[in-house]
Amino acid sequence: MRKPAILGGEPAFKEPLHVGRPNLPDKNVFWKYVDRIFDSRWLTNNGPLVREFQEKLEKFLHVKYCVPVCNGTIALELAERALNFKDEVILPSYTFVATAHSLQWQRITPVFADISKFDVTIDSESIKKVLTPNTTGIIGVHVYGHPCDYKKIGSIADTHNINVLYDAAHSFGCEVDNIPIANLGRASVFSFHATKFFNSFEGGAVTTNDESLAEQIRLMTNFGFNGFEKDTVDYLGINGKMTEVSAAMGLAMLHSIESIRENNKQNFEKYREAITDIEGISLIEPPQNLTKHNWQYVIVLVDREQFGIDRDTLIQALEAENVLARRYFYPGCHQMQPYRECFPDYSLILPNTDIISAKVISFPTGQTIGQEEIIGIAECLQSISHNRNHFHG
Ligand code: T4K
Repeated sequence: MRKPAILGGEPAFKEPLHVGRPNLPDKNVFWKYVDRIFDSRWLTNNGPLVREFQEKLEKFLHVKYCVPVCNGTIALELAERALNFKDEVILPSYTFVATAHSLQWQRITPVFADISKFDVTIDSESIKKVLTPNTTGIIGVHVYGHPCDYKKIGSIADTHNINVLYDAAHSFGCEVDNIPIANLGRASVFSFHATKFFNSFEGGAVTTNDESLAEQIRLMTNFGFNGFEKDTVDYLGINGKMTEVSAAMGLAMLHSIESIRENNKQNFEKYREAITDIEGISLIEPPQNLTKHNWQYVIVLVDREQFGIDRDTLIQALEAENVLARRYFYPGCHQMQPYRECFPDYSLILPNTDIISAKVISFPTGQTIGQEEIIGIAECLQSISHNRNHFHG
């Protein structure tokens, strides 16, 4: 058995293996779209490529309306505002901090609910506990592409006459119970950040089946300008526009997306096979009703007692091997500022969030990772575990 690099052995990999290394499309396909930008001299403000991208996204996501925007965080803010979210909005603490910030930034109070420890999405019983007369909406996050319990969440929202928005930043190309994910709730938000399964450098979109909501968001994305009469503003708006070069990247990525999905799936299966016998390391499996998955994240939970080393020491040991694993998501948003200071007692009501976030590790996958790297990563885990007595974590 090899000696772990952190204990003086040779690193397993010469070059670092990153989580979040971008998936790239065929360069020639991308450049053809870029040529069109140069030919048209149209760089932004709902140009021809953004309009084409929008139409292709509506088809790909099987949703009536899609508004491409500059990033997922702005997409959240626009959707929240258009849905008239104010006062208090319920969301999971177990998410990327952008979900909470998008509310707080607009002076809406994020009210954190706990997650299910099985699929790590927001727990409907926990939602009921934190509902108040001031609750104006629920944001469900399909964490790692795992769909929220949309039936229960929908029924809570109907009972209380509030809207549901889904943060589908991780769910591009996913389906639940054979329903394309963008059809859940009043609206969904996607992120096309460089690190995502599908990227447009930076970018995002709001999707909905509600025509007037889509139109409102479209206008708000461009300062509220009414597109029909120049210089007429109908809403308070912002600059949330996507650029033509982002649309070019998105359009090119659509050509490659199924091969990226297939590569991710093969990687996930290889991880499953390679780490199955390592005690104390368990892979989070996609839920049964996720009928189409993008396999974007490879997430494991580390059981300190069984593995013999705590999660953070393991992350350091992997880093010495040039495996740059990440803690998505640690800590829960309630442990971050400004929420930690505003709501110091949150930990009392978010046990599953604290338990999962203390154990979670996200492993590298995507185009830059192949079967060989995964076998190498599993060997690192085995050798670290084998040498557990030499660690103090
Ligand atoms: N909702 C949810 C549930 C989200 O997960 C996110 C974003 C959002 C909303 C907001 O959407 P956006 O406004 O971002 O569109 C990264 C991403 O920046 C963020 O988009 C993503 N979630 C989050 C989960 O991950 P960081 O702070 O961890 O990124 P960073 O800079 O540490 O990069 C991650 C790794 O990727 C690094 O190890 C290096 C590698 N990388 C990164 C970039 C940008 C590359 O190799 N090349 C690159 O170009 O947030």
